[in-house]
Amino acid sequence: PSAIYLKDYTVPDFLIDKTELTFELEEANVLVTSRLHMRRNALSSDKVASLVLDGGDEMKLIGVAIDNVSLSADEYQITNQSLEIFSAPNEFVLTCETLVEPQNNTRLEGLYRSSSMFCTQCEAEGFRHITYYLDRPDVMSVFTTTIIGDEEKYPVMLSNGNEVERGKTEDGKTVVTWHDPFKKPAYLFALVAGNLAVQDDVFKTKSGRVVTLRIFTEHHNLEKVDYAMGALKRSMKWDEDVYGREYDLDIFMVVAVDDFNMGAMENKGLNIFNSSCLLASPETTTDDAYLRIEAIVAHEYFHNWSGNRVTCRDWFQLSLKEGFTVFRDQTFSSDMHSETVKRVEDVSFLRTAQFAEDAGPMAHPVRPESFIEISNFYTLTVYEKGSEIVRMIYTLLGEQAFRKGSDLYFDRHDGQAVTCDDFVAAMEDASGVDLSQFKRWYSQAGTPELLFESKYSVTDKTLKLVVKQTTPPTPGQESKLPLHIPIKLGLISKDGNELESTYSGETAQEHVLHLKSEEATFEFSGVDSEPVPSILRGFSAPVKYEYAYSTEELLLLMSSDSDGFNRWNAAQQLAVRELKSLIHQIKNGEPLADQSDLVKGFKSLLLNEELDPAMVALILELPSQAYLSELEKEIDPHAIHSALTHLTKVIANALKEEFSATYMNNVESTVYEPNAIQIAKRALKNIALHYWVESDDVTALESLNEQFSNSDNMTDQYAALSIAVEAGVEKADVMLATFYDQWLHESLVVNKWLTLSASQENVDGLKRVEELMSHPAFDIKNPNKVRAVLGGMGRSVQVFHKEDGSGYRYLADQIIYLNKRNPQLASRICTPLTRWKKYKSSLGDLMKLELERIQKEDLSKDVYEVITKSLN
Ligand code: HT7
Ligand code: ZN
Repeated sequence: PSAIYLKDYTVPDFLIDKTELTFELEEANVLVTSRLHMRRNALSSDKVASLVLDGGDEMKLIGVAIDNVSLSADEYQITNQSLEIFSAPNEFVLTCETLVEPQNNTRLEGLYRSSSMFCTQCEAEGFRHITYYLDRPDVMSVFTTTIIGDEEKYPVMLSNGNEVERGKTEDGKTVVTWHDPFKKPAYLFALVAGNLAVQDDVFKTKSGRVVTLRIFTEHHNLEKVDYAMGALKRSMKWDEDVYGREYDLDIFMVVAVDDFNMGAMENKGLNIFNSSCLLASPETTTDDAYLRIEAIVAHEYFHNWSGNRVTCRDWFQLSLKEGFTVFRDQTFSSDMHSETVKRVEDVSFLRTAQFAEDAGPMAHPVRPESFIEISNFYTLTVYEKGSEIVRMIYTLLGEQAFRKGSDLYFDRHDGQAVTCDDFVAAMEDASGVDLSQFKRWYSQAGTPELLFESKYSVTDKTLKLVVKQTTPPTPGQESKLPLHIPIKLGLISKDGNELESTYSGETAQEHVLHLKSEEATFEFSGVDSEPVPSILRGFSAPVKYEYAYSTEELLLLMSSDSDGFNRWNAAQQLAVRELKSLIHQIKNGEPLADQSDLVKGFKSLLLNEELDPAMVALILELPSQAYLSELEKEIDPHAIHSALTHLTKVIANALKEEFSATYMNNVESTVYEPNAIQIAKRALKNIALHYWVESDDVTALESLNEQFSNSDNMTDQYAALSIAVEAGVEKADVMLATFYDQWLHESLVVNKWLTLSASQENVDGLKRVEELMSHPAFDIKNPNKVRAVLGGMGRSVQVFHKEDGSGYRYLADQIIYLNKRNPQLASRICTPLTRWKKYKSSLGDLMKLELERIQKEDLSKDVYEVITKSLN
């Protein structure tokens, strides 16, 4: 397989003004007829005669014609990925008939079957597996889609846009025609057909149009769509209020499918969702999942403007739509719930997972320069770091200028396929802010590292802050240029008050510094007393930073910083310090410290009933195994795990009374609702229960059992079960079995059971994982189930990182098996092995051996790219 490069981009030679598709649905196959109204692109410099269409080799070409005249075999040629027509006129209608077999499509790209329904996934390059086409995002066309099928099997037949015609064929089949008036690339095409239940609602837009909203599911899941419907209406309203964006079609449809490679897909007017990201009920769905559903419903809806009305010119520009849309969904969730909690969660995820990606073999810029398989570039870098770039633009421009910029972007480029440069240009033109150096964030991979030092002068009442930036080398980018980094900063007095200071002529309690060079000194005057700097408030840039805070200073920030994010971050820094020193003690066989500075801070949090329980819950959570791994130079997963277990127990035993009281005080008797207040109380209650169970107070187990057996909601029941599994309580196995028996008919809950069961810490745990993979509840065709078991196994240090390499071998076996069936899934589950260079050599070498074993197979492009890059 070979790479394609951004620098080689050229405009398409042909355009497709109209696309007319007919699907004749049969059980064994589907006949697809396309009529493409094509013309040569005046902007193309290439005046070659031939027309090359994209198309996969699993399609059977039945016939091809130009202007209704069939082509003979010597007028075209099929390769395994294209159809070349040797001579094409300037303007013509191309007709193609292809036969596809959705029931044999295990890749879940193109047209496939999930349960008994037909559905599609066309992003990024799935449409070419349905019919021959110019399958690239800068070819935008108006689609009309006719679906013909048996009314009994497929009473619901959907495509993009509005239903414009319905009738019967001579042999009694139903014929439905959909027309989408907005031109779009093929990746936004969708078709769904099946026996589905529907819930209807309406939304009145700001201009007074009434839009029909429809959510389709399998019949037994219909009672689980209310929450998603509410989230959809909130999203529609928010996009009008905050971005001035109104929905454009008369109908907006959402369909839940069980077998799906990702979370959801923003097809124009017909979003398709992984059912795990749509269906919810208090008994079966945790608070986290509710929030996730709301965020994903919003994300896909927001794409209607950021992605669909204005789309990407080419796939290197993916972050144009994804980074911007993630920023929009993050802001939406923050507005719906708590700004600080949302920011902490997003940053925590970014620092754990995206920073690790940026430090690994697949590191790439937010706008990549090359790829072998585009599906591999739906990454945390493109999505999450891409969102951070948009957030920094927001910080640099301010709310009003940012809104002017987004209005200009949407107006200027409506109906176009554009680039990240176009986005930045609209922001610059609307605001007058120069973002030329800032644009390096799009082209430079790696996480910048900042080093801060400060010097206070009592006599001048000034503070000098020296900042240095570096970005470590990443594959293919040895040396880096300085970035334009916005640093939001405040100063706190030693008695915990916000200090005013004058910087660059402005007196305020908070400033945004613009770091542009490798080293800079920022001077603040009028600083009344020696301050503790509160650096990078709200995590104003996706960077790592160091400042030599004392423990007292961190405790002060933790209790007094007006910036909620930095209060949390101070606690994290304290915890990281203690955990690093425990890891060091473990590695050196030294006795482990049995005191923790965190105890004092945590105690005052637990005793202060004024505080927001959501914040307290967040601060009480220790840094994760994954985050600590990211911070370590050389990862010893067993040492990290032991350090975490030890510190948890130290804190648990020191504060067992406080944890037990906090637990009791937060037990709710009101009816479950996934609202911010209740979610916060449950989070605090459950983290308190976790520590309490980890303490030597055996009475905690009674509360654990009681909560597990009598909760009326999944959040509490699942929390109790997870605590039992994580703390390794004696009854954990019995509880897991009870949980399965209770929920065996709820597939999404069974997935949670699969994850927890696979994540148990046990040296013989691999046997358990193998049993799970052959359990009747498991289904290798379903990506959610594969991710549940293998993701669970990855969390178990003793199973996945077993010193004999059996965990790695097992994962490699699954990758090899899935490589042929579902390459996208196979490539994604490679990630833990790709980080082999960062592990201590006794483990890293074993991981490498498995990568080399995989490399010997006949690999899909997806797996090939990840494995070769990891071994380089
Ligand atoms: N834009 C969607 C991406 C997506 C996707 C990509 C590759 C393979 C399968 C996929 N399913 C969905 C999702 C989103 O970001 O909104
Ligand atoms: Zn998206």
